[in-house]
Amino acid sequence: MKRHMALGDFLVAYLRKLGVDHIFGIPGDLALKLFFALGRKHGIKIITLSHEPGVGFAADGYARATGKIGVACVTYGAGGHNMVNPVAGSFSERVPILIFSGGPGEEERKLGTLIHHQAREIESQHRIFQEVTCASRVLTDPRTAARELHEVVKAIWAEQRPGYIEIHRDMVDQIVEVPDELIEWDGHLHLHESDARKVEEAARETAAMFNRSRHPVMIAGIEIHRYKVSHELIALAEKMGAPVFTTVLGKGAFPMDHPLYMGVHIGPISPPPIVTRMDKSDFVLNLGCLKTDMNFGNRPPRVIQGRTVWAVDRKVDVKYHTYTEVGVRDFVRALLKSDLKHHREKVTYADNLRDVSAAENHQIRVGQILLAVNEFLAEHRRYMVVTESGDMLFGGLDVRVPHHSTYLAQGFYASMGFAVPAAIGAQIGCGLRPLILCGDGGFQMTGPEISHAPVLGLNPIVLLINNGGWGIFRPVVERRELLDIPPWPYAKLGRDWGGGGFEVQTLSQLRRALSAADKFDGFVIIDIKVERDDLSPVTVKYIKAAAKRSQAPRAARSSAR
Ligand SMILES: Cc1ncc(C[n+]2csc(CCOP(=O)(O)OP(=O)(O)O)c2C)c(N)n1
Ligand SMILES: [Mg+2]
Repeated sequence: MKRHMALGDFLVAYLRKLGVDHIFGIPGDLALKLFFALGRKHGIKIITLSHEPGVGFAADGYARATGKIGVACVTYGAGGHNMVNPVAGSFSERVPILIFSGGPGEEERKLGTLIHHQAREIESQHRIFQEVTCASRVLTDPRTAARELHEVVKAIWAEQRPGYIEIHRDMVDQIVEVPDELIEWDGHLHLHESDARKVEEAARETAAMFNRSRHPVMIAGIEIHRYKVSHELIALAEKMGAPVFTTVLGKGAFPMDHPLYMGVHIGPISPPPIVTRMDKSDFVLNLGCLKTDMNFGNRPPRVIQGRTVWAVDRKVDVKYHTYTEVGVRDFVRALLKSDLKHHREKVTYADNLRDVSAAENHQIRVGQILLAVNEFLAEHRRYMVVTESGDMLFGGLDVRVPHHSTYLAQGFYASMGFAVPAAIGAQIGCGLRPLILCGDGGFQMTGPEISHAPVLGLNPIVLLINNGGWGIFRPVVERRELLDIPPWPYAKLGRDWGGGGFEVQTLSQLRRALSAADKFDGFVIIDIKVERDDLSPVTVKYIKAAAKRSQAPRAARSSAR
């Protein structure tokens, strides 16, 4: 890095210092210079996909799987606006990604005409992205551009949320000033600092509550994963000896084969043993859990506030008061150093698959697919699981990924189209082979991005649950035909796109297909035909609870009559 550099050269030098090795993107004329500056030969590897939503989800999946910042580069307007949905998902689920967008140059902006790809004003795209990022800048001043980029990146890391940088096409060759701070920078980023006195006091109070309790439980949420405190959390749980749940979004934040892990807590629709255990608890330690409807099975959190400690968003709520400036990482570390009573509860893992039959030769049931996946994962290492919104978002909660492996899902924002491109980004980032659980509807959104897998040297296995439509809503709507989607020849598409493809209808066929896919080098699509009304056990509970909540309040209904 030198004191004066062309902006394009500076970006590459900066990103390399940061440890970025891949950028996901699609070019356009307003981003061509930027795109090729970033993607110069022997530089950072550029990964192109077919459609910007795929680009956004891939950068997100890369960030989730690696714990590093995912980077994307798109063109202005048509490209940038296509990225809003995935970036909104990263924002709400705390995924650190950096989006570069091109834009029109100063001279063309002076012409007074509208510029192609423009929506309302030139600034509109930036304003839109301000809503879904934690920091954003349009780099227009060569004296401050380098510093402004660094400010955005520091915020992305500290907040674990997306940031946005717009670089108009005439800026890429401009010579920018690089401040000493950046020339000397070692490439490390820092989280927000906690207030040490508050951390200590919050931990002391929490430890005392824990030590007085007889039936404590711990719930681990997404911040544990994002702030990389999983190892300390395991040590803390072992010191406490109490059962650990994860939230829906936090699934994977605690190892699923750990003896203290009891399963996913999703409010009243959790597996019955989890509901019972939760009802019995006299102390609930929530670490890094967002307070979302999804995490609570569609009910507002029924927190027994007088017996709860809740650490999230750099705050710790202890009963009825709040400590600010306490990050979850520092809090977990402080608890770990506290004197804690050791409980010796014997914890039994609970899911919703207990009653699923293993009958082999009938049409396969969704519950059986999940059983087969669990069997497969128990026997095969180096797989991660990625699930798609739809029935599999809930069905996936019953998947148990052992060996400290990775589980990725948009457990809260729940956008369809996430799974296939996110799995592509994740495999590029961490090397594990993805097992993707995806509905036919979800696959029709972004699934064709799988056709990039052969060129990228990737080999996900897509388990495509084919029920001929947007099945998750079938139990609660009147006009079910509005939920139908056209049948695609999924397995054939897999083969035509240079991978493998199987069609299966029974449990034994699925087991054979999984084992063949495991031995196959390339990507594989397994088209699993299920009955139209078949759904995973959790979905049935969730969708009915959700439908109840969408009814007008009783008072409004009766006054309308
Ligand atoms: C981008 C987006 N559009 C719409 C929805 C609403 N939605 C949630 S699940 C679903 C249907 C899912 O269908 P499919 O992928 O086939 O899964 P299934 O439930 O049938 O297994 C829809 C339309 C969404 N979550 N995301
Ligand atoms: Mg479907």
